[in-house]
Amino acid sequence: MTDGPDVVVVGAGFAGMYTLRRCRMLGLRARAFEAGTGVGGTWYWNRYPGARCDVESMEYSYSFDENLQQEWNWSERYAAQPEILSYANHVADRFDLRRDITFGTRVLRAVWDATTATWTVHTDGGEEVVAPYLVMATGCLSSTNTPDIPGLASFAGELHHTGNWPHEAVDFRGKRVGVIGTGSSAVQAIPVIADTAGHLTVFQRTPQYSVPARNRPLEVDEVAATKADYATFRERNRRMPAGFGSRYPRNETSVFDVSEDDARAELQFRWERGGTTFMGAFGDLALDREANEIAASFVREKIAETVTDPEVAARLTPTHVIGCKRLCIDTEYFATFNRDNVTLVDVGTDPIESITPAGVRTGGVEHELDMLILATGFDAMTGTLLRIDIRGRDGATLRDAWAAGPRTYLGLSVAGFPNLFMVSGPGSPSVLTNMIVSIEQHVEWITDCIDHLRRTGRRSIEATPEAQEDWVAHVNSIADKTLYPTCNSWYLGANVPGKTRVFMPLLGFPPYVETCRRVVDNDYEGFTVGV
Ligand code: N01
Repeated sequence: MTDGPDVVVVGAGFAGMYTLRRCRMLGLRARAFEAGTGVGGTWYWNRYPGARCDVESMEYSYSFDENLQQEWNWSERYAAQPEILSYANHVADRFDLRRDITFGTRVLRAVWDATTATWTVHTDGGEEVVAPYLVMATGCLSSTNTPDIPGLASFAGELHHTGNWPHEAVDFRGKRVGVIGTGSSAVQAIPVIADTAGHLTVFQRTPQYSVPARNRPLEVDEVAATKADYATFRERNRRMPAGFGSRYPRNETSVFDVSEDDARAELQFRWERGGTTFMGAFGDLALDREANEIAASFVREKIAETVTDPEVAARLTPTHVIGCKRLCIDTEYFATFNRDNVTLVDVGTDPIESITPAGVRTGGVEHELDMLILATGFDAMTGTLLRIDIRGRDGATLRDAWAAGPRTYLGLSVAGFPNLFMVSGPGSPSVLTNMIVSIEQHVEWITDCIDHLRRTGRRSIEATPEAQEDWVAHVNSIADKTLYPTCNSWYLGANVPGKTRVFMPLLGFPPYVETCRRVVDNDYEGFTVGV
């Protein structure tokens, strides 16, 4: 027993905040460190114009407290970043969480001591905290990916990254703005920036599929209908493959079992309804290339219908499998390329040669800019964990343990790193689900586990190497049955040069939850529990 906390939590986003709350409920002393100056994680950092969640707001919120979910009122079908950040702040205030969070502080190092069965955590504020348990609530998309483009540091104008957006207002009026990237962040930001920028140049390496969000204000009576039995609604969502979307069930039929007209009608219906559940139109869209091609060509036709210049439309048209890079949802993304003040530059064919003080050079042409925005994504799922010097049993580093890609048991634990838990770690459903649903499930599992150890007088828990190997094989075997590994996505780490190509998240939320339950029922099967 130490004088310090029982649990150190890294991060005060939705995962860290719920960990604090849950620890308190179980009588565990917890202390969190957060690099930002406020709570909210992803929603604290990603303040770029147009930032919005792609899971509906009535679902993308905590379910753990009935009063909380009854008193909070979401205003739109998909909540915008400022509203989600207000919600995160409301939760922090309501449960008085701030008193256990040290803000503006990064954890640099964490070292396991087998003799005392404790972690010593070192921060950039020079503090050293000792605790038996370490919970990494560091988020899956929290380390930005800044490409190593020659001359980037020489750019003389304003330079921003969507994943680390300034807290002050950014003014695009009259400016020549460039955006590198066309993933979810860019797809949301581009239409908003184009509204006020003098000129917007989009540097696109790979065209993206995007489906309209069809965002709209929520009606008072639909909110009331959900709230009338919120618990049942949440439970229905937890039983969905991705932990959300029970209002829009997946159609399990093969696209080849219906007529061409019926297939089109179903895709059209989902296109008009909007949102990522477009991919649930047929059961085989994520499994079979020919089936996938039917949905992909449907979206390609929509691009051709929307974009007036056929040459620009062709450049905006993706050819890869739809859904293997995360599907974007948008408001007027493709139509934005019809504006006179927007130019699309293909840097897939002619890669960016350099950034100069005046702009971006590609294909021998210099595009002059006053502002450059990197919408170049994240070192996803492992980036933040590996930037911290984590040393487990016998001083082994997590960096070495994961040199050939992340290896975990259940996405919660790593062999050789006792009493270290990850919330939504690689090998868990995480980014392929409603993150808040996954976060709640993980935080409850982790804190119940700590509580169990404490009540049974055990000092440590650690995944066995065998259970971990089996789990890694299981995660890969499921991904390999799908089309997900067929293109260069961040799910595979393929967006970061040099990163090992491994499919990191696990597909299928309900069976995963069942496995986690079974592991506990079988007395923490796959773990070694130390006295
Ligand atoms: O990042 P991304 P993101 N030269 O990695 C390009 C979540 N999210 O921030 O495809 C030129 O998807 C890269 O090109 P390519 C969501 O899970 C959710 O947009 O690799 N281009 C790509 O176009 C999402 O999937 C929401 O060829 C370069 C772009 O940059 C995840 O976050 C909103 C380049 C990066 O796209 C990440 O999204 C926003 C280079 N050197 C984000 N390097 C919602 O909830 C990279 N690119 C709606």
